[in-house]
Amino acid sequence: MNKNCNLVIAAAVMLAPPSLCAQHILHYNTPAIAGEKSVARKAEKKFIANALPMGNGRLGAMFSGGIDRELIVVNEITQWANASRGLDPVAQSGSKPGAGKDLEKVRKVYREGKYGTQKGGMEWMANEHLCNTKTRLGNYSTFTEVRIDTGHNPKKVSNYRRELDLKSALGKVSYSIGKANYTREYFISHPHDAMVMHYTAENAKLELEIATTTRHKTRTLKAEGNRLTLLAEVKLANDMAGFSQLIQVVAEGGKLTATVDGTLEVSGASSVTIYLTGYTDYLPVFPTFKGRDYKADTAATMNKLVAVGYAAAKQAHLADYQAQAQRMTLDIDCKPSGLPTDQLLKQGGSVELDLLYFNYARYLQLGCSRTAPVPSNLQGLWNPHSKPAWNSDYHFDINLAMNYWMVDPANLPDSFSPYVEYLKVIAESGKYVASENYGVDKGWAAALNSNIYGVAGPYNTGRRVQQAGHWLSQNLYDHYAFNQDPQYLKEIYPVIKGAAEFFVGFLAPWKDGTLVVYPTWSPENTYLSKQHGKLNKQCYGASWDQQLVLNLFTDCIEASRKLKVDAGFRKTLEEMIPRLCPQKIGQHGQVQEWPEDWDEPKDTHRHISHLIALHPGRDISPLTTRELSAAALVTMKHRGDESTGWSTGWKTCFWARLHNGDKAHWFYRFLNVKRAYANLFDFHPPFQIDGNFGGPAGVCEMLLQSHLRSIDNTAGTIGEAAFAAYQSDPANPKNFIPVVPPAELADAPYILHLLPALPSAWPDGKVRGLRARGGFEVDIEWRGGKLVAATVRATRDGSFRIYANHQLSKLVTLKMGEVHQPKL
Ligand code: FUC
Repeated sequence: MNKNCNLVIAAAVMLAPPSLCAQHILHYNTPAIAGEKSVARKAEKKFIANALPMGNGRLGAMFSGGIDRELIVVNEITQWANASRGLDPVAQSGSKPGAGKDLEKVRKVYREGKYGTQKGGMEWMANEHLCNTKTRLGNYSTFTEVRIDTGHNPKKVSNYRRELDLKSALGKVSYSIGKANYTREYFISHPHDAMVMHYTAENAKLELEIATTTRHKTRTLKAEGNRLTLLAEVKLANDMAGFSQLIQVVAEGGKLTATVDGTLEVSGASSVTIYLTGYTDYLPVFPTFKGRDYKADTAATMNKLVAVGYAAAKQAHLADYQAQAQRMTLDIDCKPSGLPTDQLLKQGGSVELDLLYFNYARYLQLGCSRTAPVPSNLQGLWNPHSKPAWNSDYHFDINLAMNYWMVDPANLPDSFSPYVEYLKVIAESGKYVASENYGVDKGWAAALNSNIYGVAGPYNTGRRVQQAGHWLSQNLYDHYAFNQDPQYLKEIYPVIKGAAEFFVGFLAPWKDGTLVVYPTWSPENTYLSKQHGKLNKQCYGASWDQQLVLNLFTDCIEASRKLKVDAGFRKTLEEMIPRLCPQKIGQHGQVQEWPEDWDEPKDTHRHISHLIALHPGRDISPLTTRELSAAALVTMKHRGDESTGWSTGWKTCFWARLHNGDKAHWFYRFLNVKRAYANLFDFHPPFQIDGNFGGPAGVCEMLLQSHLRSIDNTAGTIGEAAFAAYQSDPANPKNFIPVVPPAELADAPYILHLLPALPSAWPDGKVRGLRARGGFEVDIEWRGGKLVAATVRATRDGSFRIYANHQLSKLVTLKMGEVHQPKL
């Protein structure tokens, strides 16, 4: 152990501990909705904003807590409607067969600068020649709805409370009627893959009627013995997808009757346990995507669960959830208000809400991303709508990536696996997009939107043609940066190599000789709008694309070195990097969004993709590429304050990376107060889960950053030690040329920057278990805005340097399990 450690502990003990408070419960004095027969249609909007979500990453549910009638919307993350599946591989991939031969024709129009959507214009050409119009994306849909009638009169109820406990992932409802006390407890178990509902009565008996419905085609709905069996099908564009649900009821001390109407009635029971599970026929196998024996799996899961029983199932759920949830804690000194969550929200910003929102994000992450074969979608997995906004799909131009930003720093690494599994499918399908759409015979490409059926091609309109392989690969490799797991690296290397191979074939010289991505756009912004209205989105060499290609090539070079493979390919990438179109600082001092200086300072568009190298990338930083970083600051000022939910989340991260804690915190508060429904779901509007994760990712960035690397371990200052990915072009100092990563970068230690952007609103606090790149866990404690103690634990053998209070430490090397406490 490091010899400084005793000193630090002594210093920490001498200071009086602040009264730390942590907020872990969402609670309300009223049901989410009342007086409705069903959530379907009329009550959906109110429900999604007020009901409380639960989930195990595959199965999800939201409950209303209604007194006379509990309404529960059940979701299953692979339940999609109206999509195509099982087509031939080219069609299933969403590519346009043979479009590659027209690519040069399309590009010529771009080079000629024929803007717009009119015939012969760029967007018309892209539409005409590149977009698939036949493969249907479809939409995420609902699974079932469950209704539990209690016979209780809401007017007679006292002490009503509805809550979600984030420490235990238990949903609860409790109230009294006269001397009788009623409780409900809900959880969705990951180990038992099912929902469990437990109703009790004290000084009274329970009389319940339990029913279920689906909005899809019901094949069987029957009540038999203690079970409700539902078999149904969802309409796809060219197929029907089967699914099933079983509900089994165990009543203590009462009578259970199965009715001919397909309901279960309980009377005279002191407690009732309701088990629910179900599956779809989905399998993550391109291009068929079906074959799960969902009926058998539903029955097997139910039989196992019922044999275990309520008490043991609850224990298993708690052990499983808490093992994940307790890996990290954030405590900031605050006065707990005790207010119900909707009232706390109405009061405006508070540290209490800051904490609650953060803890909720970790809960939601575990709820919508664990071990399912597909990642969380635009709504996580919570959706009461038949046709949700934006199809609740997978958007590759920010939204999906944002869903996964906080997973590593907030120590929920297991939540990442659905993203990996999904990308393997997209990479397989995307091979057809690379070859058919763009005539590139190596690697894979993906476009803007996708579903669970492997759509990877540009399927909608020419205005929105873009690449996504570089963006999708960024998270994939960053996960390796955190876990340093050689097995994981081997597993994902073919995917990131395939993404890089595509760009090697797709990048093309522009008129000035630099290599650019085109056709493309800068998501989802327009340029030259004064001259051409809102017509111009398509362009060449958008800055985000170019930044991401550098990021991807650098990652791929590093991975190939670590795995000791593909020396030839590595050389190709190294040769291409300096030829990439440079990043440019424009006339207003901003980072140019496009290679031409088209930016308008009044443009407050929500997308700020041209700062992707600032966050989540690592190549623009105030500590390494200072001029680009100063230009990023100008861009951030132009883009202004009020934004959509996810954009606010991203701005939190950007400001944290610019080391402005108060600004970052301002955005985090704007998100958790002004962009939050009563149940703290982020509203875009409407509900989109990305903001729920993007803001908390920014909180992690305020406390710890670990994206820079020490390339010179003898250098004493960060400016000399840290690797800079861009250097100013001597011929044109406002242009910044990408730097070829030197061989030693592959093993360069990460720099752990402690409290890089601590906001003044959080003067006292501590965080335990944040994860840093390089394979470390970090605890940090601060008082009066000053760092007082830190601990770094190695989860693997490795080295790092600490940057704190503007000082860079010497290199520290630890063996797995060892701990370092720096002298501060
Ligand atoms: C992108 C964003 C929108 C929205 C949608 C789901 O298109 O520009 O704001 O979040 O995704």
